Amino acid sequence: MEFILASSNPHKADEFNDLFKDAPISVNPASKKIDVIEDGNTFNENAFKKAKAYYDEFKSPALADDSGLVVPSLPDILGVHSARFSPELPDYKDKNLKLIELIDGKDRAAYFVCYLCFYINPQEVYFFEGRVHGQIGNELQGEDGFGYDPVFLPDGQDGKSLAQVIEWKMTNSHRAKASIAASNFFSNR
Ligand code: ITT
Repeated sequence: MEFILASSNPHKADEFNDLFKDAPISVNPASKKIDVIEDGNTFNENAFKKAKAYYDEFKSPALADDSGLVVPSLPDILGVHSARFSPELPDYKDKNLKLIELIDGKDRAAYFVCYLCFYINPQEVYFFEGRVHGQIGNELQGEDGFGYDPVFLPDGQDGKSLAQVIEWKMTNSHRAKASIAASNFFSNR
């Protein structure tokens, strides 16, 4: 099955190319970016909005990803609003430093979550979810990955950040888990 990727984040596109390389799903970039207002209260809602907007524009099946970093001890920031955290700091290095400052003295537990919405047509829409648990680090670590990867230390990885275990990320991340669930579903459909 072919899907248009309803995302303007090139890092997600790179990860999907890898994640779906042996799957019965092929994900292609859209020929133009569609602006979608992500004002939903949940990851699911925003993923649905993005996928539907691209389906409506291109009249072909679309895949959207809504993801983010959830930090339960900072309930009013990040989470479903992760892409809009500290808009005055456009550079993710500065956003990550700000997060380290805000979490000082609080519980550092956190998780990444990814919701995928496969919008085949208005009668056929599928969602898949994936999570990866860990902690917020004390400093930025690693150069690979994107977004909040340098500040997130996944459980079981000896204190390394996601930006330092990029091979592991490709099979164990929130996006990897949701993508594996989707691949299994579409393989057996
Ligand atoms: P699209 O909506 O166009 O797909 P986006 O980057 O705005 O792109 P989201 O609305 O889903 O995507 O926001 C996701 C936020 O969470 C954004 O700030 C990302 O940098 C961050 N994020 C998501 N997955 C991540 C990952 O695997 N590693 C690090 N940060 C991630």
